[in-house]
Amino acid sequence: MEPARRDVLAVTPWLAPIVWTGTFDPTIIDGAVKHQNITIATTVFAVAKYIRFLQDFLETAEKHYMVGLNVHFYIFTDQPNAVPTNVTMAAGRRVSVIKVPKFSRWQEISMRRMEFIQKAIEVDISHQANYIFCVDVDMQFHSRVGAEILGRLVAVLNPWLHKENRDSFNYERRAASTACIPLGKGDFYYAGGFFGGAVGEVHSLVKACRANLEADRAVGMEARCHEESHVNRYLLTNKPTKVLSPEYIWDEELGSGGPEIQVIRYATVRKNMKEVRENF
Ligand code: UD2
Repeated sequence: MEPARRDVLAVTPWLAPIVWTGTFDPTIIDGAVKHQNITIATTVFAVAKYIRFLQDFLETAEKHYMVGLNVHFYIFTDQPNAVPTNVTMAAGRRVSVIKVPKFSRWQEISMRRMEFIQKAIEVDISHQANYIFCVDVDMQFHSRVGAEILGRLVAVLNPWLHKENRDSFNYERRAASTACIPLGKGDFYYAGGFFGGAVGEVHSLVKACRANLEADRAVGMEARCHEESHVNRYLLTNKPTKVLSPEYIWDEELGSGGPEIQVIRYATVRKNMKEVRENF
């Protein structure tokens, strides 16, 4: 049998698949998963002005994200009353709202997600779901994101850096940070805005990242790309069992992305940082 894609890396050096269009058959995957009756928790934070992104996130998720499967969205927000109630959810899909504080720095809002996801897994999600995916809210689904992403520990290639050499990655390089990955080390640069897997695996990831964020804070360090740096450090030791191509976290500022990007599935919404961020 011919490999489906010759133009891209479709398997990691530790033999995890890298999911690109053409490397999987959606019909076969859907057929294999349908009878399992699994539930996929999906966490999304919409704090402060980022609440404005939630409506489109949910509407596009209903069109393209895990269609036909049980999905439990956990929306973390400081404004529970502003969570849209007019998005029609298909059977088997629902929303829970969890109130979180609004921190004064956007970096803090982003980093503290680790702590809140850890707690939510312990209190609720571990009893409710088989898989969990943790995603950014300032994003929209444009095409299928389905059962092909399921795996024990799943990470996504950052679209800005997927063709770069490891020494050009945005890793934290300072040895004093628990997120440090020195030059010459590293596999890929993964996005902070989309990771997931089996609930127990993701619990280990967020718990470790939270502990390392707190250890850094205690010595006055903040990693270069916040919790994303810690996720990358964790995944260097704990290799993902499945890697998603940048189709799954595209940034339209990169244009159509060249011939290897055949489908854009989930992409960042252009945002005016000055307007939406608490501190800029
Ligand atoms: C990247 C990552 C992001 C995070 C960040 C750390 C992607 C697509 N994004 O995005 O996950 O690792 O780098 O530097 O890989 N949020 C709020 N309210 C705020 C600020 C943030 O709810 O006021 C939440 C929201 O869910 C948002 C997420 O935190 O999507 C990350 O913030 P961002 O999208 O502004 O971070 P960005 O674009 O630098």
